[in-house]
Amino acid sequence: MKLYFHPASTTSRPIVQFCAENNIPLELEVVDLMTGAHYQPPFSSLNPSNQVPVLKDGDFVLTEVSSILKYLADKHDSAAYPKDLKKRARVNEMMDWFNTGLMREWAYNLIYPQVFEHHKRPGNDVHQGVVDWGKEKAERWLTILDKHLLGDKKFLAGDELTIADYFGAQVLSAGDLIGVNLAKFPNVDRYMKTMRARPAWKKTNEVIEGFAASLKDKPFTTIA
Ligand SMILES: N[C@@H](CCC(=O)N[C@@H](CS)C(=O)NCC(=O)O)C(=O)O
Repeated sequence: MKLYFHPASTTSRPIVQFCAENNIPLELEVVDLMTGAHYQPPFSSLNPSNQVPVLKDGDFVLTEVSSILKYLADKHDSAAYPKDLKKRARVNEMMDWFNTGLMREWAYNLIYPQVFEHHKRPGNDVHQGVVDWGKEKAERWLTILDKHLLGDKKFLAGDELTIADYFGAQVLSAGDLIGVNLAKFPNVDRYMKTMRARPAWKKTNEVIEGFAASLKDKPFTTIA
């Protein structure tokens, strides 16, 4: 199986970490998003959306981080994607919450427009309006996560680590790029300390952490 990915990509890291921690063999092929390789053949014919990650398992090509994690977990009979109907529904619920809730305003409004040139909005007022909107809404999502969805649970779906954690924790780690401090969300902060101590975290995140270090003196609009 081959994963087309980028090491700094928030949607690629959950798969890399999950496979590393579960001994799932994966051939990794970097698609250089910085030089536009995702718009060039052969990658562009694999994913017409021109995005990573893409999994290729024989002739079967699959996009979307959430779908890839579920496919790999099922294929390898992983306990991280429970078979029990209600437990599985809880994992799906958390993955959907991150993907369609927090991700939009946290990543696409607050973080990416400040960090990636091609996400910058035209005109300073429009750009800053998007970023401010992202900050306000992301803080609301983080409060909900902290007080209601995670609370004092060890992991997102209960006491056991699931694929929702590989996804959710890596989405949250994108905040490192703009120096987010999670101290005012104590449950999320504690949870991230648990996830950052996982065996494959350091290696999976070394590129994004280097990128974050290179940005650390920039005056970002952030959550602190
Ligand atoms: N809905 C997709 C989103 C994937 C995505 O946003 N990928 C980003 C990297 S994190 C990408 O490839 N961006 C290409 C670009 O910025 O031009 C998923 O969940 O997998």
